[in-house]
Amino acid sequence: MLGTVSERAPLSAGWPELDVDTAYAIQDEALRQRRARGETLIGVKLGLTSRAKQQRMGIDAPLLAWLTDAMVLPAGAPVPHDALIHPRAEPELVFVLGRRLAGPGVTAATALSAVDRVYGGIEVIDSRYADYRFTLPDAVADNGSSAYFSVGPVGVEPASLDLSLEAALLEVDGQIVDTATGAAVQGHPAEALALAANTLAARGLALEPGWLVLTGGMTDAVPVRPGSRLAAHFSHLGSLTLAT
Ligand code: OOG
Ligand code: MG
Repeated sequence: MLGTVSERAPLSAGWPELDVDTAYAIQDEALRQRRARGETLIGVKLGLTSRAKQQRMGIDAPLLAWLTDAMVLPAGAPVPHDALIHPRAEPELVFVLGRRLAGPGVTAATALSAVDRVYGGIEVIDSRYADYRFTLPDAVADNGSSAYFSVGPVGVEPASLDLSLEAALLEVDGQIVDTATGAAVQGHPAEALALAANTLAARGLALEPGWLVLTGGMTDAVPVRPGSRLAAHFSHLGSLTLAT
């Protein structure tokens, strides 16, 4: 959603037959255009992997979207409100892959064995659709509302933690507004990673070494208001603050 500041009606409003496969083709074309502009593909994100997110959006299936280097928000860098419509933030567990992970048939255990490090993170989403109202194909075509993300300061080997028990506290202006553990994400974030590998396999693709994988908002997302203090605190993976 970078570089555009206007919202629009959902694609499905004027194109009711838009299906998920076509939406992924739209997503791929948007990635092609980003790469043509010089952006580098650095990984994928999953969306709608937790019940909190699925219930909020009224969609009961996860999605996949592309991440490029232009979406990285370095620690302390301000959220670029001029380039955003109605940003929201959500805490996520982030994997960095040590080796290639290709489906089909990838299990959570296999998936975890391909992970080099896990980090806490915050994703800043910004749907281009008014009021975040969309169908699954709409959200897929919009590259999963991807805008920016920050990765936290502490990366550990995944075997050193029980990621289903890793907690995130979401803080807004000094109040903890939501909490969740990694179990909120498909039972275990490695299940989300396996899902990413298996879903990509159906499209003839794989997760590549060095890629980042954002496993999906653990809690519901909160609005990012200029001047507010927004932070995520993880039990073993440190804290991140968004410069809003
Ligand atoms: C769709 C993207 C969802 C997540 O982590 O669940 C997402 C949206 O809610 O706008 O990034
Ligand atoms: Mg997300």
